[in-house]
Formats: sequence, C-alpha cells, structure tokens
Amino acid sequence: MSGQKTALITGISGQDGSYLAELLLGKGYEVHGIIRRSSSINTSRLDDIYQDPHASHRRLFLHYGDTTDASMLANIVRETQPDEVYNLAAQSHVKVSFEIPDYTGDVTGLGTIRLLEAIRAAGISTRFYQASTSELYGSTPPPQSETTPFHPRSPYGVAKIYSYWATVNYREAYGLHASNGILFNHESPRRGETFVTRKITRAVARIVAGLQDKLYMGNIDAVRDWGYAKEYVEGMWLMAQQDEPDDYVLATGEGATVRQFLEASFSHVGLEWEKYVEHDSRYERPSEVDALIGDPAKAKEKLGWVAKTHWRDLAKLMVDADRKQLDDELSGRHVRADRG
Ligand code: NAP
Ligand code: F7E
Repeated sequence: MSGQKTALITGISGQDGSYLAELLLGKGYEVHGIIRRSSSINTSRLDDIYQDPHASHRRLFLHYGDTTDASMLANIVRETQPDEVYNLAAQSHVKVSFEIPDYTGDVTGLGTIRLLEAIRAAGISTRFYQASTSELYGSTPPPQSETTPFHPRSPYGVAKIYSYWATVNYREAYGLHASNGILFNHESPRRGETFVTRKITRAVARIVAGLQDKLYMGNIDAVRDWGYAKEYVEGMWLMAQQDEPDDYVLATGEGATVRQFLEASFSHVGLEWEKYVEHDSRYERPSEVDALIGDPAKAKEKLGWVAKTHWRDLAKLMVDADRKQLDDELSGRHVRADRG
C-alpha cells in the first residue's frame, strides 16, 4: 500500500481552496475537490494545477456538487475515503448574507452538518477541518483569542457559529478528529473582487491605467487584521496533522482600518487616496463588525505557525499583482483571472 494521503476539499475553486490544493499536491496528496456547476467557468484559480482527465498518474480530481446536496456529499466521501476533509465551501460574503440569509444559512451552516453526517455514514476515520472565522466574535472587542466570547453580527456569522459548534459537537459526541480554524481576514491576488482589499487594489490598478476615476466605499473606519491567504492554508494543514483535534486562531495580531489600507495601496503608486474615494452607503452593513484583531499565540505555540506578511506588504503585493494582471489583459496576453 502506498503512503499517499487523500484529501477532500469543499470550496476548492475559492481563494483558500486553490492555495490549499496547491499545498497538498506539493506534499504528494491525492486531492479531490467539489466544484459547483456554473454557466461560466468558475475554476480559473485552479488553472495552474488543472490536470487533464486523460492524463495518467493524475492527482487532482474535481467533482460536481453543492453543500446543499446531502446525497452527493455522502457519495463522494464514501467513494474517495479521504484521510483529511477541509470544509471551505461557503457563501462567504458578509454583506451579501444580509440579502440572502436563508441561502447563507443553508450553505454555510447546514452544509457543514451534511458533510459531517456523510463522514459518519461512510464509517471512515478521517480528519476534519472547519473554516471558522473571526466574524464569530462580531461585536466582542479585540484582541480576540480562542477563549473570547462570540457575538456574531450577520447572517454569515450566525451560520458560521452553527458550523463551529457542529464541529465541536462531532468531536465530543463521536470522537471525530475535527478542528476549527478561526481565521481572521486573509487576502491575496486571488481574493474575490468584491471584498474590500481586492476592491481597493483592483481600483488602484484601473485608476493608474486611466480606466476608472472614482472608488465608492462604505465604512472605512472598520478595523481588520489582514494576513496573506497563502500562509493561512499552511495553518489549516498543520491543524489536521496534530495528534489531538483543537480550535485555533490564525491572525497576524496587527489591526488596521480600511482607511489605512486605502492609504497604503494608493501611496504605493504615488497617488493620494482622498482624491479618488467617495462614500456610498450601499456598501454599509445593517450591523457592522467594528474591530477584529486576533491573538495568534496558541497557533504559534502549538502549531509553530506565524503570519509573515502583514497588511502593508499585503497591500503592496496585491496592487502589484492587479497592475500586472491588467497590463497583461490590455496588451492581449492570455492570463487567467486572479493569478497570484
Ligand atoms: P471564497 O473565495 O468565497 O470561496 C468559497 C468557495 O465555496 C468557492 O469555491 C465557492 O464556489 C464555494 N461555494 C459557495 N457556495 C457553495 C455551495 N453551495 N456548494 C459548494 N460550494 C460552494 O472564500 P475563501 O476566502 O476562499 O474562504 C474559504 C472559507 O473560509 C469560507 O468558508 C469562508 O467563509 C472562510 N473564511 C474566509 C476568511 C477570509 O478572510 N478569506 C476568513 C475566515 C473564514 P464558487 O467558486 O463556485 O463560488
Ligand atoms: O469587509 C468594510 C466592511 O467584505 C471588510 C470574509 O472573507 O472576512 C471577510 O469578511 C470591512 C468591513 O470582509 C467596503 O464594512 C468598507 O468592515 O472585505 P470585507 P469581511 O466582512 O471582514 C471574514 C473573516 C470572513 O470570514 C468572511 O468570509 O471593510 N468596507 N467599504 C467594505 N467592504 C466591502 N466588501 N466593500 C466596500 O466597499
């Protein structure tokens, strides 16, 4: 029998899923990922690791599915018998969750129970990672650690708290090796374009190129602890390698306002952000999370994990990547979306 491990990733086409798939393939895993059927291509973040279905010795396998489809989840877990399951699928946009709360609860909350039940039904011994979030803390002031009380402030946060406790419950009730990664905001050139960092860095690139002259923003006083997604997926993997399952905060430990991120991004290309940014209340939330700054001490001590890239360097690397992507597009060179 080979020592090769098998992993199943829900949400493999997302920012984190694509980085995690790359990491696991690099470690020699066979990787199975669940993707949604879409009328347009939704696997662009996987272009660099895509393997032709006809190729021999293939190690990346994509399966159609949805976290709302329990029978599909049961079938895929039974068929792939994964050593590790990473549950990253979610309707992950906080503002959008106020507009589609029922759907968000179904996908982001109940989807986790469906997957946990699929694991139980398959009768396999697997390790389970749940993509929990700093949004659980909501209005509880920073610094936030594993022992800080939760007070979510959105349908997204409420759905994620269900998944957090489902993960703890299956650990306690069934002895499942199930861990929560309570991840603070993490970004990259692959970040979805409507999250605040990418919205800013993409706008900077377009303003420099003369394609845009205004950027409309919501609450720029909000404080976030932004790290680099590529580093955070390593932390996910480390949690699954521990002898005992547990819950861990991953964060940089440094906070900044959206205003500061604007300043860092625009000044990187020699522009003053105040000349381009205007307020638009449509980007505000019915209830805001004012400040999230994580305390990653436990992850450092137990996992040996530390965030290397903090928000200023992140802003620069994302602006550079967006400028390069736009240059390539404008010069007609073939690029996939969200390279980086
Ligand atoms: P993302 O880019 O929005 O990716 C979400 C993934 O979930 C995508 O692959 C998406 O597929 C998939 N998905 C959405 N609805 C689904 C459904 N009904 N069935 C199956 N798959 C579905 O999110 P991310 O930034 O990579 O985050 C990964 C996970 O960590 C999410 O659970 C998120 O809530 C959580 N999280 C993120 C952060 C952060 O700062 N990035 C922090 C803490 C926790 P499509 O590509 O087809 O849309
Ligand atoms: O907003 C403010 C906004 O949408 C950050 C998700 O990955 O991280 C993410 O959730 C802040 C908020 O991320 C705009 O009000 C101002 O205070 O980039 P965001 P988020 O809501 O923190 C957590 C950890 C997750 O788990 C989520 O899945 O920026 N803000 N103006 C704006 N935000 C957006 N999107 N657009 C604006 O125009």
